[in-house]
Amino acid sequence: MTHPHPPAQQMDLLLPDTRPAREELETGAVLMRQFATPHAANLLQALHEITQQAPFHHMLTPGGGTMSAAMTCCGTLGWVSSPMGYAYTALDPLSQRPWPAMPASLFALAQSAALAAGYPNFAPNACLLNRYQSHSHMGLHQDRDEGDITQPIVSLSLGRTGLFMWGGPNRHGRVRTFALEHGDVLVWGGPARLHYHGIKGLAPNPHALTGLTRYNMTFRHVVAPS
Ligand code: MD6
Ligand code: FE
Repeated sequence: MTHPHPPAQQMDLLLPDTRPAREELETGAVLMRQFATPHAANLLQALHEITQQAPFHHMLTPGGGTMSAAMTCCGTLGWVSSPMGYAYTALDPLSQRPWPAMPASLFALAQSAALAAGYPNFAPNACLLNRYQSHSHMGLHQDRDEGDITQPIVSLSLGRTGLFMWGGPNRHGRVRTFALEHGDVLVWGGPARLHYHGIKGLAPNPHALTGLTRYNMTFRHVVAPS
């Protein structure tokens, strides 16, 4: 059987990007495609500087495994997974030093994305950085360790395309999958704030700036643990 379409990599070259610039996945969740693309080089430079101080590593999970995506953080608080559970901490457990500061450029971009998605006054104090390579994935989960679910999360993707799973309020509900491409920003809060989501895997083709690697940064407002 002949295949009616050219391979994906060729399609990128032949077809214009026909994805809508803004898509409301459901109430409270807005995908703003290419929102960060003009800033990509600066964002990758900021990411590089952060990870010089706090290198990506595979955190351990409470279940006795290791995270398939490598992680690190910046900001006042960082999210950590360990055999003891999940927590936000002021110190990087690897170095016992504070997490690298959140660069002002990242703060401003996250704030402007939140505003554009309908969330004024977003003031992130924590950013989780994920790095995916060819076999990385992230299982369906909720983000519920922030201590304040009135604030949205702003998620920014760079490099190779991720296949994002978007579910609902229950683990076993319907799941939609769509591409998160380089420069895409996903903002969600409100009634969608605790929805299940994950990364099924990565699209096959490399990205010009990052090769076979995908990066994701999620900006949060976390209430300090007491
Ligand atoms: C990722 N993102 O895109 C994983 N969480 O690599 C998340 O887990 C996520 O995109 C909360 C809010 C937005 C997200
Ligand atoms: Fe998440």
